[in-house]
Amino acid sequence: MLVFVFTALSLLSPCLATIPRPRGVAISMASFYKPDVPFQCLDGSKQVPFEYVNDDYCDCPDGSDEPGTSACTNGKFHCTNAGYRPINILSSRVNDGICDCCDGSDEWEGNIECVNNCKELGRKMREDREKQMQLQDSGYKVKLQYMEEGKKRRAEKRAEMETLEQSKVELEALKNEVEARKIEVEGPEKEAKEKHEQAWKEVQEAKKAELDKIKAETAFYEMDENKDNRVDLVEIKAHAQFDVDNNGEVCDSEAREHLEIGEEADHVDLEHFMEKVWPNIRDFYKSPAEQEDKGDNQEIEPKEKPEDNMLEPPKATSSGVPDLVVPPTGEEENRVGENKTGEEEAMPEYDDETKQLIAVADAARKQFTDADNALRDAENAIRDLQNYLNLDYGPNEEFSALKGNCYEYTDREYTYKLCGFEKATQRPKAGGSETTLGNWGKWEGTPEDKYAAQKYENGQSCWNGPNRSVKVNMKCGLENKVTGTSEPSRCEYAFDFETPARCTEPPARASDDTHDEL
Ligand code: MAN
Repeated sequence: MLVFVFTALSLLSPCLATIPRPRGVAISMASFYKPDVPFQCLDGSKQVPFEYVNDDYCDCPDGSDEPGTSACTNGKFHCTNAGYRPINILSSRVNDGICDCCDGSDEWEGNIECVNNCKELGRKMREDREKQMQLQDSGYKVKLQYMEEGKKRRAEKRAEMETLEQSKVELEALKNEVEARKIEVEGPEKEAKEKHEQAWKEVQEAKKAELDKIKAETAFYEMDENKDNRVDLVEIKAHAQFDVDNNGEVCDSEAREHLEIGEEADHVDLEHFMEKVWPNIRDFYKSPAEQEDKGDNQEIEPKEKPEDNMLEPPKATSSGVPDLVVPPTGEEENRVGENKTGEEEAMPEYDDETKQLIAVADAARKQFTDADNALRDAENAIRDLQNYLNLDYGPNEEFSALKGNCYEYTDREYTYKLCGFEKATQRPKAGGSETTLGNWGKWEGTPEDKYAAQKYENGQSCWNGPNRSVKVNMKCGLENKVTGTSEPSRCEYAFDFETPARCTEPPARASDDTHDEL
């Protein structure tokens, strides 16, 4: 379009088109090359007669006197390239047998035939530009939506945050209140439970003491083989378990030691036995039946069964507990705290009053747990919102569209994944575990264009190398997608990413810098 306008203008203004200029000089520079005045080298270093311009001899240090020949190594040759883009090439390339200008003007000597393909190139360039404009156009429309959604989302999150902050205050107050209530009702509950448990413990201990007493008396009568209501040296010596030095017999001193009697005495009565002897032996005392079971008494003569005519254990003792003398059979014995099947005897249920106190405390505990959980949930939600709001989603929130979304790209070896503002990973196609290449770090574009790239850093460490990291280069595209990946240096990756969020409002189409020079 502009090309047409310029061409038409040129026809109307022949002066513009007829400014004489030496070969290789751009229109904009024509005024410096006036045929009727000496030529001033463009760097101002010297003046030369105009005839020196393009005389194939380099006079100016900046090469400006030879724009159309290859005489100066540093000169510039201007290709007009009508229909395409004018360019400057090094004048050393003039007539070098290679077509550098699309209009072929650099090969004016005709050493090689150059086809003028400027029009074709120009058309392609305009088509590409048009495509770019369309892309920017369409992408920008999506970006506008992203901006709107992003702003809306931020506003919603802020509002949500405010509500949550408010309910957090209320929940804290509620938690304190129910905690105080819990503490208040747990006191009486604890007291009542302890009372009940203490009573149970006392019963257990009494039972235990009772049982121990039975065991002691039973042991006494078991040992009192001649049934004279005393345990004497001879009787204790019959028990191999008192053979402390393991020499095969229970000697006098071992027997006396166990009976806790001196040289002068040779027996103990039940009272002495219960008080002094039993505490020493209760842990290892074995009834004759137990000894037989274990074969412990091999060296001891089997005891005779008490004869019918032998003295029966007395029905009454000095302690006045004759009815407790129950010959033990082993199995029948219930250990304290155990029932007949050997299981722990369960503590009886709490009384109704205690049960009521427990129910009240349970309810208070539940209220406290619920309030505590609700507060924790609110705090977590606030933290999540804070994390969202702390992120920079671009000047107009346009990049928020990438948050919470992941994009994959598969190359020959790996499937790469980018989860916006979160992390980048790599998974071998052949199978195997995923490697974290980096976690969201920061924007890392240029100072002029901060949002041109993102950096994901601190990924899994690389053997003998840095922690993995990814630079994501972002450019305008119609949809969000990873379009390429590479690993420019070991464990340092680069992703190409297209997103409408990078599209810019296209400039008005009239501004076309492609103009023909005639
Ligand atoms: C893995 C991949 C590669 C990386 C090497 C480094 O194979 O993460 O991208 O170059 O580890 O050892």
